[in-house]
Amino acid sequence: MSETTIVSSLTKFVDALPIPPKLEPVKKDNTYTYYEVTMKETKQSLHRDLPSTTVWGYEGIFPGPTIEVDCGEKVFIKWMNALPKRHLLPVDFTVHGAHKDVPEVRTVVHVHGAVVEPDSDGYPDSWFSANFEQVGPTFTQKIYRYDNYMNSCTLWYHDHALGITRLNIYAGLAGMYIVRSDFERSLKLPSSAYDFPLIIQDRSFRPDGSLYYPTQPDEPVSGLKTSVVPEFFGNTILVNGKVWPYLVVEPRKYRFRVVNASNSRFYRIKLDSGQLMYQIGTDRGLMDRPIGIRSITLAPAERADLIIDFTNLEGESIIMTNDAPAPFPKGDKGNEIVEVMKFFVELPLRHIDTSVIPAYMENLSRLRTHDATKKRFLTLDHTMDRFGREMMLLDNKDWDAPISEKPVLGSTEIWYLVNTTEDTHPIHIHLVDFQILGRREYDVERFNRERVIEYRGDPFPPEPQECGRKDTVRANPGEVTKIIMKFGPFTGLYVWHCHMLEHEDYEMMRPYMVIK
Ligand SMILES: [Cu+2]
Repeated sequence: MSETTIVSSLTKFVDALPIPPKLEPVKKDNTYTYYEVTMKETKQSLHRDLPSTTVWGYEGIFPGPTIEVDCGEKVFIKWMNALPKRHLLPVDFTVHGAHKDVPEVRTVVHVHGAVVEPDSDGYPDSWFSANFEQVGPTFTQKIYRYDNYMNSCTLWYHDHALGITRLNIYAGLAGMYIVRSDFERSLKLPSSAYDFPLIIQDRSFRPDGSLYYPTQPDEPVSGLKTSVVPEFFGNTILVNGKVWPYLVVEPRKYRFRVVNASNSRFYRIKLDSGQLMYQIGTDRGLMDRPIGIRSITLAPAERADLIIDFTNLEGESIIMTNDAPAPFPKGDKGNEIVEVMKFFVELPLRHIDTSVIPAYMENLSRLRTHDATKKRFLTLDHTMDRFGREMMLLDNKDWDAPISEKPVLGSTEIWYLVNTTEDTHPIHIHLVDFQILGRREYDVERFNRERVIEYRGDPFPPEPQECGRKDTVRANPGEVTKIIMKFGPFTGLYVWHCHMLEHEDYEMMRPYMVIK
């Protein structure tokens, strides 16, 4: 990455935090709600001192409009592609699903965390090009159906097209999908003007304002004009589409739904005031009870529902900081970014703050290990491709290998994620939510030699911040991560994958099938 091609510094905290608008339905009655969403190229100002940036956005905005639904609401969405034929960013045509025999720009939308039938899940091969001129081999329908069976939770929607997901999301194709419920309303959490998303992403820019994404790894691959990179770390942090924004707040409680929508970067978030944040939710909904935390780690695709209390802090300013190494957890020098955004407690209190941090919230039913009818040991591996590039795999299989995971509808399984690599990988399983049972260190060298798991020391429980419904789990190097889940309520073809987009796009994704 040559220093002359990218903007090396931008002034922090000079742009106000944007709040993505709520998506308005085309039709809504007592039986169902219908939305239409078109992906468009547009120009948007991402920082005061940068020329406008060409981005791709749902409904032509980056990040996309927030979709707000109620539990049990029947929602139909027609996702449409009106993007240019040429990609905004460098495509590697050697990557699975991105060869020259398919349109260069393909899209398919996955609502991350939604419980939907396979045909509405955004399977990576169900892509469609502009105006549905061409479609992928598993494409079946233009309109997706979401029954929103879930509890209240914070989901997000994003692109999932095979082989170019990293580029489509980097170009801007991501937004929030929030599920509300009457039960949640009864809790009197901070709401409406005091409840919003914080979509955290990293980006780099050229002096003309355009998005910078590398065409080659640091050590270029000979013989290739463009190559996928092992991971990507931008040099600025954006929240809701602005570089290092600020938010002016009242001295009261706010609810922030934080999603790490970055390609590869992890965050370990703190407030420089040292004050506690109250975590009320994990990936898939509210926790049993709130926990007070001073820092929270979020891998790509992980969410945290946080309450921050600015009461009695009139006149103060508070910086949300980050000290996660990149790559995580080992880190390379120069990749870290220590600031995320800033809060100014400068607005007068408009009303008495009657919102509460409840003592108890959901009563989470725990899945029981003795109900599990199947245990699967699945490795996270690294290998070399024919160009000498590092490539990450799941279970030592590539995307095209025959389906090996076929859980039975309604059955409970325990998956042991055996990470043999040096990175933490956020593993996401479509359709289901799961609970983390724990992690345990093991002898990686012996495993690589003999394929035998020799544990080192006792298992340790999930972190308090992970005790709830999850759909993405950090599988750390040198550890076996144990998760439990029940497969259903649908059968059919889904995927599980690493959510570092550079890994997902290059073979660290596998199909799985729920069978009768
Ligand atoms: Cu990975």
